Amino acid sequence: MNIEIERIELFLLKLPYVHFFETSLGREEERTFILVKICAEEIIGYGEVVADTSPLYSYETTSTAWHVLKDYLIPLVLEDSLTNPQDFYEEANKYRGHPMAKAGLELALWDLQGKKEQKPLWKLYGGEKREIPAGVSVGIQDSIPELLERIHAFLQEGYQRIKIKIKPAWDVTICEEIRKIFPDILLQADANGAYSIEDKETLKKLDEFNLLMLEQPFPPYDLWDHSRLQKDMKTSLCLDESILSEETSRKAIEMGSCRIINIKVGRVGGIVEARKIHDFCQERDFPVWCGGMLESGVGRAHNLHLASLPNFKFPNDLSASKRYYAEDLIEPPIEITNQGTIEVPESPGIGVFPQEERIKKATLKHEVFKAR
Ligand code: OSB
Ligand code: MG
Repeated sequence: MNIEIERIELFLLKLPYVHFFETSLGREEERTFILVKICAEEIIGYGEVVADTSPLYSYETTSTAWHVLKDYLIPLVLEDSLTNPQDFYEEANKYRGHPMAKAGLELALWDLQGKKEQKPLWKLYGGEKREIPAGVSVGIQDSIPELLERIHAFLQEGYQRIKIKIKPAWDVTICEEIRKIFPDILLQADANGAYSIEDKETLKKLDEFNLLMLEQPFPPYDLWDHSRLQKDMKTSLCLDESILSEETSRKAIEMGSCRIINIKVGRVGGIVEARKIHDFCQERDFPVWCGGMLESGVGRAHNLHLASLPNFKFPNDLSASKRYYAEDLIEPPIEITNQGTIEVPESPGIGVFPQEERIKKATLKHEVFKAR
């Protein structure tokens, strides 16, 4: 299908969090990210680039993504007319790395295609679930009582599982305290790479707490030490930062580095790659789930469509708009049902409606690229 694209706009946006978010990488009070808007034949497609201002979770930043989009990726669409997301994916792959930049633009092309075909994205992707099990990621707090209070409040809101962030000295005791009060909840822990194989004995103590999984104990490059740890732990390891593609998924599975894979569309470079990982894992009966990057409603809606695929087997890091932002960019806001799920939008494309005046209010920088 061919679409005549008129222009692509990039927005650098800043939204304050309702509550700070702290991981082993540090504490953040607000989120700065890039919104991609593609205008064509009266329709508009939106994508979100999840890169942060600092290269902490990954090497990409809002500045590197802006540069790569402006100088390399946007020209593929405007000059080489690669408007089909699959074609864009293949051409964009001649450039090494920068998956978050690639994903943001590819997502906007998918939204455009869905709107052109008058179909919600989940249908384009071959999704099946209409409601997505919602889990919440709870950051490191200033004290244990504050953490327990937050967990309690999220459970009241209906979230099906709690993920806590851990780091050395905020790990075993924390799990112990949580299990004293909430012995039966679905609980998992995410270290964002804060440990090394030297910490094996500490990590093995986490086996006591019946965790659903332990996410990314070691740094991204380290499939080998993850496989050594997995052999010695009862708890299933899940890889997030280490999984960059179908290829790294295959290697992680072959090496026994984990038993579960977290898919984030930004980290793997788009929906095409995310679906490859999904399908590869599904054929091997290896479960995946959908991670999050504290997205605005645009990125969150994109994640919902992806998470409707059948091999997403655990509650996802997909929560309500109000868990992060006082005012999300979209209408209607994303909400949790009484069953602790989120409904996949039904309108064409992402199926939610970004609000122009809210985007304007949050904008730090804006640039327009026109087709010639
Ligand atoms: O490791 O999953 C992570 C947020 C930013 C960077 C990394 C991670 C996270 C989260 C938040 O855990 C998940 C969400 O968006 O709800
Ligand atoms: Mg993670």
